[in-house]
Amino acid sequence: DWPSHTIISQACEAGNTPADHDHAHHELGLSSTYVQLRRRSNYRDRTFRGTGMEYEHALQTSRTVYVGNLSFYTTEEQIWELFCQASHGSKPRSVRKIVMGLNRETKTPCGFCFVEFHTRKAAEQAVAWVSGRILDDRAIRVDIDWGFQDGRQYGRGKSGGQVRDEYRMDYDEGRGGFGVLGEAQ
Ligand code: GTA
Repeated sequence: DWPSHTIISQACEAGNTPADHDHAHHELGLSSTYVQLRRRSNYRDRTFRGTGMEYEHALQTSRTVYVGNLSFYTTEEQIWELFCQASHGSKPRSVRKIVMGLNRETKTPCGFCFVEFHTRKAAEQAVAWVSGRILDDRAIRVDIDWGFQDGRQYGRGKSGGQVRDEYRMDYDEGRGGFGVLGEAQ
């Protein structure tokens, strides 16, 4: 179903030394930067309409990243500041657009966003440099994304928030307390 994902996994698991990896990337025609980016994430958007190859192509060329594990209280302004700082204040500013993730029902922030950059390079640098940084006491996660489309800004969970918040059993103050299922118990 996802042949190219298997190829990426093969490239990632091809060996233990950097030379093994370089060789595998070369053999498979993949840039090592791209393989490095994909090693960080197993995420696949199940709503993508297209083949596995088309999905991989979109991921390889997109200038958009997904930012996850945000607090519900983090503002768009804070996210602009963080990404502009990370790009060393380069001019023209590398961030083109930010789309905040919203609860589908309440239309309030629900802990993720999409950031679109002017260049592919800036998007790749954001994944490398911003992932794991602390924002509002949380380690944020930055993942290369296949590209924003209208509707993707909404949580897909039953409650309108993110799916991951439906399954969460812990108490997370920055993300609305207990998860939906945790609350039901
Ligand atoms: N690029 O990592 C990501 C990412 N995530 C987590 C969400 N989005 C992402 N984009 C990138 N990288 O536009 C995007 C989505 C969408 C928006 C909101 O954010 O493409 P969502 O988080 O509400 O829903 O999306 P999503 O992404 O469709 O859910 P997910 O995490 O893949 O879950 C899919 C299925 O896995 C669910 O149907 C559920 O059955 C199962 N599942 C998920 N989490 C758990 C869990 N903890 N336990 C058991 N099952 C689970």
